[in-house]
Amino acid sequence: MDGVTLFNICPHGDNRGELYALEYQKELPFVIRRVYYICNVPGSNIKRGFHAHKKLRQAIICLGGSCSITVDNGKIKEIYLLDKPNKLLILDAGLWREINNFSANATLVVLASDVYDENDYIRDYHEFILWRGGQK
Ligand code: T46
Repeated sequence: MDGVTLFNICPHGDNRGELYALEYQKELPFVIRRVYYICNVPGSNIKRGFHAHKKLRQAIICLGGSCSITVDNGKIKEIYLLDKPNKLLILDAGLWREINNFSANATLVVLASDVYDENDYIRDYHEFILWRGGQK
């Protein structure tokens, strides 16, 4: 889907383990202005997200455990499984996302292109569809 990239980061691995680096203009197409993480999700029935961002770009990694992210551009939906710490999902702005199927001990780290701004969120799906239509 346009605006979504999922790729495997190459580890700098040796007999001490694996080291992953995320660097601007290599793995990351934007400068990081905020980092947040989601952990201790109390059950696999929990669903998060259910919003889109007007401008924010994000890079998402599941450092431990796993979860699924459904991305919706208003026309099609695709499901991305994050189940390894080397899988990097980059989401451009303008995409509805839902996060579910959290495993026990899932730890989701999100690198964001900007600071937190509730005005950047669209939290109503109907509003999202109207907003997408107005973008063309
Ligand atoms: C996203 C997915 C993957 C803050 O105060 N600062 C922050 O940086 C964030 C991200 C959230 N908050 C507050 C806002 C809410 O009162 O934390 C509370 C929970 O946020 P929210 O319901 O938006 O959480 P999720 O897991 O549904 O969504 C979050 C991000 O908000 C969102 O950008 O893409 O994770």
